[in-house]
Amino acid sequence: MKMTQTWRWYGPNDPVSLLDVRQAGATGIVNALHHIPNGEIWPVQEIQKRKAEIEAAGLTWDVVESLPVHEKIKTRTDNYKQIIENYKVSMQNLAACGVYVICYNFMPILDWTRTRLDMPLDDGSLALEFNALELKVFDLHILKREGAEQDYTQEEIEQAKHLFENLSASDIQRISDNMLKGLPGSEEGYSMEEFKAMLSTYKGIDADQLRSHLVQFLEEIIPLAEKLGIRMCIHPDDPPFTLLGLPRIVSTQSDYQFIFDKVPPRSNGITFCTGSLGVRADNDLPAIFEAFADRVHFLHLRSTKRDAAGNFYEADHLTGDVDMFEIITRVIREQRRRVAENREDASIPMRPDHGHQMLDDIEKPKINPGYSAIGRLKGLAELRGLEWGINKLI
Ligand code: DNO
Repeated sequence: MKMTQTWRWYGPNDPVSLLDVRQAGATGIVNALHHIPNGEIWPVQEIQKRKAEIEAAGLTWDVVESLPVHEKIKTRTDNYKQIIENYKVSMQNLAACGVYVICYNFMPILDWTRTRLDMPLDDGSLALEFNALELKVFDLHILKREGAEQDYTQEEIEQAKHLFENLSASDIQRISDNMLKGLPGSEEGYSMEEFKAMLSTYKGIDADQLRSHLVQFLEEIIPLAEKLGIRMCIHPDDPPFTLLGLPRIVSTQSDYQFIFDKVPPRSNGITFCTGSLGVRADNDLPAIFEAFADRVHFLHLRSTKRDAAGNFYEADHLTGDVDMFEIITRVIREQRRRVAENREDASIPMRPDHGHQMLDDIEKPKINPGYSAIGRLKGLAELRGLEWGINKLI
């Protein structure tokens, strides 16, 4: 039993074509209807149209990433009840079209966050980077968030001030754009004013409150998922810690434990993202996988390299801080367990997550940062080889 090899495709505007994906050797597509505004229903007709396009290229639509959770659901304000109803209709429509795995996240306002998208590596390829000090500069000097100083030590405040005074205008612009505009797949981008207004909607929502909002949302949608045979899989916070004073509640093993204790059905599952979880030195990835293996419905495989100052960059898929050998070994064992239980979901969809911008992709006029073709193709090839080898070995 092998993992199902999938590939994130952003739809008809993606510079990477479906045929490119086939040449990379993936069989499945991870896709979303990005043109439908967050909170609105995904109609059957639109889902069918996208599905037909994917199938015409000889691929299958295996996973939705993401069916986005509207901010009003996270804050439980305004017409959030209606938006949850819409979410449920989208789930029904997806199931009616035969798409059964849905990835989503519950990160307030921001989705995944990096400060730099083109950090040069020794060999001339480019990687995504999170620089903790640049984030502090953004918080204290660009956003100028009220009360931000309280979140940092005096030393951190001074370091941020020093860096800010020495940054070029273009660096300040880069940090600001990367924080506010939304990286590929984040469904929202903001101007500075909009972002400040959004931040104020989280006044009074601490981690416990947000947790209770997530649980209430799950209590609404998981019974339906069970009925429809849908596997919901929450993506962890990326990076897995609080940012800009916003609570983040899907970062650690105990965060997951809380969620599954409250809402136990297996359709309440995980997108196991090694790169996100691996940013925390106190996350034991094999242990987290083991603890929740039977509800891992989707795998994001990539690796990050962190340092003691809280910075990280995206390493090659098999290097960095993630022990990919250990993870894939456990995935293979879990898949075998599922086969023995005759589970339909024995083969877990995986995608090579992110990749370096390299070779011809460096010169291309348009790429989606993290989602260029060649770096992911390399990652997929390495991961596929590792799985093949472990499967022979054990
Ligand atoms: C980044 C992605 C995330 C992910 C969402 C899932 O590369 O892993 O944007 O798609 O957080 O909802």
